[in-house]
Amino acid sequence: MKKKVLSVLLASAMVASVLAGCGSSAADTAAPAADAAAEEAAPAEEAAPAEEAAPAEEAATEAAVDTAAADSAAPAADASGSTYALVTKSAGNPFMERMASGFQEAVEAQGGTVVIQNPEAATPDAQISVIQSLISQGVSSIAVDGNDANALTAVLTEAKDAGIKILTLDSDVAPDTRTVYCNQAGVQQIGETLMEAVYDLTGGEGDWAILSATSQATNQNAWIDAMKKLMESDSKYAKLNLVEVAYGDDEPQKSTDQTQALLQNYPDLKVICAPTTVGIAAAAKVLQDQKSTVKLTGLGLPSEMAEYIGDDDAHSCPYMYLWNPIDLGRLAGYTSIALVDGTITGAAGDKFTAGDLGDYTIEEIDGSTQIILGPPFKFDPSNIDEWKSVY
Ligand code: RAM
Repeated sequence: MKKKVLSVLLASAMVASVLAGCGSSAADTAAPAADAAAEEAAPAEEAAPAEEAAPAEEAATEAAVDTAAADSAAPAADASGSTYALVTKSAGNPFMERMASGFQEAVEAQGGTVVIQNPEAATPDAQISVIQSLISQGVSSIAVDGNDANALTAVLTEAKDAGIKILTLDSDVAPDTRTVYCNQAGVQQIGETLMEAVYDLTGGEGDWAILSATSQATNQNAWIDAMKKLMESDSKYAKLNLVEVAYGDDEPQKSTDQTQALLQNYPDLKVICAPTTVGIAAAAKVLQDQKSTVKLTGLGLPSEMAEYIGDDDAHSCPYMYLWNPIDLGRLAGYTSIALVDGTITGAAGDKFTAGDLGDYTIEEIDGSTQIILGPPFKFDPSNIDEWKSVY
């Protein structure tokens, strides 16, 4: 019970921090969140309503369908009669499960019906077949976590032609195949934050490697590109040597194997940066079990990484970052409803209220549109115990 109350307080704190960053195009240019994050993570004084703030521990099912309106809060909008689909990257990824729980909670609270599809593997082909079945079902909207930038173009065009509203979250697709992208944080900001962590943990020089998800993942590729561009453009990083970008495909075993290969192939390796929750958890275990001196940072779930976070030699990860995956799912749920009921079209300047996440304005970026959830959040020894029960 105590844990649940803490979870509620912490989720409330996260909502507050998200509100601080929402709708702001400055997110892309802001300095890395490294120093401010610990302060933001302090538990909020006032608790949010338990139903809204409690993290969903249960995994989303393969095809969770629920027509019942939420029993607690009065719906702010009536989304009943419409069916809102979410297609995640793949089944068995705890980040996706938390994201799906937020999506489901937000849509059901407004009286909508939810369909969640978790493809068997993190491939575009697996997503194409579930999207085809959603077109046949005649859903009102599809929120896609893209496994490839371009491979989904044909099936999403077919869905759009059938009158289905298309949006993306977490990992984007080709911009002209969707209305708007629910982005967790600015690409540039994530790149800067991770690059700064690599600089810090290497001492500013030496070999480091990236352990990514799949080689086609739009989100990881964008973050890695941002990091590479920073290394090229800022002489501060001139003494850093990126030896390899390895791909663990967001599969625990493959991520473990890739980590072991990096350790074998690069004896002078100082740091691994894993911008994937699956990859970082696998790498953390390998490094800690082997008592390796190689340090780890990246993007991880506090619940999975708590035992690896610490400042001493016994822990593999001094600190890492993430955002609230439950809130990212909720944001996509509210965005889906606003697209279906016509509040927004996905155009720059469109405004809507995403429940208690607050008010959002769709922003233009590189000729396309997105909604930013908020800045990346730092997890370190000072706050990991508080956050590990939240997500
Ligand atoms: C993994 C997925 C997801 C990414 C997180 C950080 O769970 O690849 O797309 O956003 O890591």
